Amino acid sequence: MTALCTIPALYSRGHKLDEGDHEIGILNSIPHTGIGRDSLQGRISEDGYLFLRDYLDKDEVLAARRHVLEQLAAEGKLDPSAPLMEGVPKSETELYFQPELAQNNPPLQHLLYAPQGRLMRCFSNFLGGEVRHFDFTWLRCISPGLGTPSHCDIVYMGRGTRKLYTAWVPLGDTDFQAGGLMILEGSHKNVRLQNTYGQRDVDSYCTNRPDIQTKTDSGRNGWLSEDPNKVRKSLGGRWLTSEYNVGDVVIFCMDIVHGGLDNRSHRLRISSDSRYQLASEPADDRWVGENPPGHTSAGKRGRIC
Ligand SMILES: O=C(O)CCC(=O)C(=O)O
Ligand SMILES: [Fe+2]
Repeated sequence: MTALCTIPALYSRGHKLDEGDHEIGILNSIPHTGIGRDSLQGRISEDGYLFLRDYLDKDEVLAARRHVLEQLAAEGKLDPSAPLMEGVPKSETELYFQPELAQNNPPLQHLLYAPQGRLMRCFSNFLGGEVRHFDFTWLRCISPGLGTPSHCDIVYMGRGTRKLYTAWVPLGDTDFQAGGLMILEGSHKNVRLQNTYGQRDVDSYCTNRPDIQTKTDSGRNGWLSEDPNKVRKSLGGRWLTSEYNVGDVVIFCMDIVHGGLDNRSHRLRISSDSRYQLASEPADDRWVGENPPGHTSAGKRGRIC
């Protein structure tokens, strides 16, 4: 585990995270052998996340990264003078969210969804039954610049079971400079947040009040705030993060507040986030099927406001 004193200044959305032992900490990793369902469940209820270091097959992760980078190189987005696997974008390249690069990426699909693969087996052990994954994969190639604002995933995918989990997988070593996932300690236990912000659905709109449409859920992008210090002061807890290596995975619940650190390196920060639940539970139909509608107009839902 990285010692606290080695954490450099960290930024999210251009804000320098408040420093200090009560403000920032390192995610706790757990052993991934000989740990049964009850302890995994106990851990996620307590912490809201499971950090499994060195869990996935490194060659598979690197094959998925290579596939992404080969596509970006073919599109002329990468600096051709740097080695492909470095993932250095051209200065004019602005990338953030590239889900299309997950679709035709067999190594990534295998890594995340192979029924006998490590990740799917981990989920069936953790959830105690047959697992269904969302068919949509959130693939992020984050250019140097601002990271993902603080949010909870439930507002994007809450139409099925709330017992749904995200797996965040760095597709390449991700140091503090490149900026990976950060999680707000204990925020999944905040009942007030769950009863307010946590009830939103970013794709819902008011059928009876078109005039206030933009002020309700559909007019927002689901972010909790652009200011991570404000979020921390209001909800309590520390921002927890880590440097990540190829093979690591962080699994977390729908109600935990999280975001991404800014990318202050010269390389792309590449990662995927994918979702898993028990097959027997209802699934959010925006994200399953051959061509998931996602946040397009087909995924919008009217309601009386
Ligand atoms: O990778 C990021 O920047 C954000 C990740 C995230 O929001 C997620 O995994 O749900
Ligand atoms: Fe998220």
